[in-house]
Amino acid sequence: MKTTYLTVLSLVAIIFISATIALAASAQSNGNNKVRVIAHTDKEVSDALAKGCNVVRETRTLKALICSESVASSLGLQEDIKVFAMDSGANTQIRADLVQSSGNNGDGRKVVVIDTGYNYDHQELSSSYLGGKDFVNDDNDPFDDNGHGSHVAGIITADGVDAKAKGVAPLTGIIAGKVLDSSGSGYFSDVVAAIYWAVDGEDGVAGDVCITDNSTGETTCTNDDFNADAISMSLGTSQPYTYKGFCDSVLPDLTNAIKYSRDRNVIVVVAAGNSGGAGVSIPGCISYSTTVGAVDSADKIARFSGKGNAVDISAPGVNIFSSWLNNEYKTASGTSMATPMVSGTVALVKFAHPEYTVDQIESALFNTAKDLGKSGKDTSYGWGRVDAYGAVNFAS
Ligand SMILES: [Ca+2]
Ligand SMILES: [Ca+2]
Ligand SMILES: [Ca+2]
Repeated sequence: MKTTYLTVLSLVAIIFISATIALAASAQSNGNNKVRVIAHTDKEVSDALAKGCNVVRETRTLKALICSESVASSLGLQEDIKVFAMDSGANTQIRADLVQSSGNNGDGRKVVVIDTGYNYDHQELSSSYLGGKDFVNDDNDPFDDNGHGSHVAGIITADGVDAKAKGVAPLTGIIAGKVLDSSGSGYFSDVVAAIYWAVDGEDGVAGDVCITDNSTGETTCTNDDFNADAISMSLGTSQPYTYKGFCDSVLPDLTNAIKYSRDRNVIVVVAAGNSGGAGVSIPGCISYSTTVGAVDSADKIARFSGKGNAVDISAPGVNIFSSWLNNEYKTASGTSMATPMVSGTVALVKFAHPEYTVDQIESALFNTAKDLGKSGKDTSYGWGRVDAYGAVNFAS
């Protein structure tokens, strides 16, 4: 048997501060509050200085001054607008913000994230932890020692302590299966085991397990299935294990595990990989996966996004801000980041339609995706860029 490593798909992790304009919160107006304003001419500056303002920033075309509100107002000086570091505005891009403001934050839904683990001590993630398993170290503590899994989980469910990091479905719970080690790599056999565990729970059986006591004749049943809405997998093989077509026959155990999950109504959302035109990585290229490519904030396919017939849909995956190790945050790019955007959207769809089957979820996602690139489904965008608001409100 060939050795096939699966690795995290966040190959491009960049610190990126995108300055974007937002309105400064205005203080209560009593005329004595200090405000920061902009002056462009020497006269504006001298008038302001004469009235007690101070210059705090001098640059080529302007000066910024701190003045009392009444002085700023009397001089007609323009407010110095605040800028904030933020991510690509992905929640706005996929219209998850509209779903959230309608009262749907994925409350009570569950997603299993199979990755490097989960930082349940992070301020963005602690409220959403529902337990997990570590397949690397064979214990019940899937604490993240890499950061990637916590970044992915945050894209689904970060509470928005830092508003820029708020997840797609901030009230959705996460069950974590750790299959990738501190360096971000792992074995496909652990992924197979984690998928069955994600569906069956710890007892390894789907549905009720009943035991009859021989002496009393009494039967007791237990059921530890997670009944999750989705399995989210931001992992995959690297070249040469990338495919322009489907790859169901390459690792049949993995194909069967994903089919098993899908047959039990747990959608398996998988990254398309970061090999661009070389194809889609395993397990994204498996036909039973719901496979996600990455677009940037302008809905353009990312150059690294794996292309092939297996791509079903795409989502923002460039410069995404989310939780990391300790209480840190990080901006990262990859189909790893696009995948949880779709998994979080599944949680929102299931909050609105708990009865939906995997086929109905896909129908809602695919029919409402914003068609991009070549008309109709294509090998870059799949059906298009996910639209959470459209999917939640899609009438099947
Ligand atoms: Ca949360
Ligand atoms: Ca079970
Ligand atoms: Ca298209």
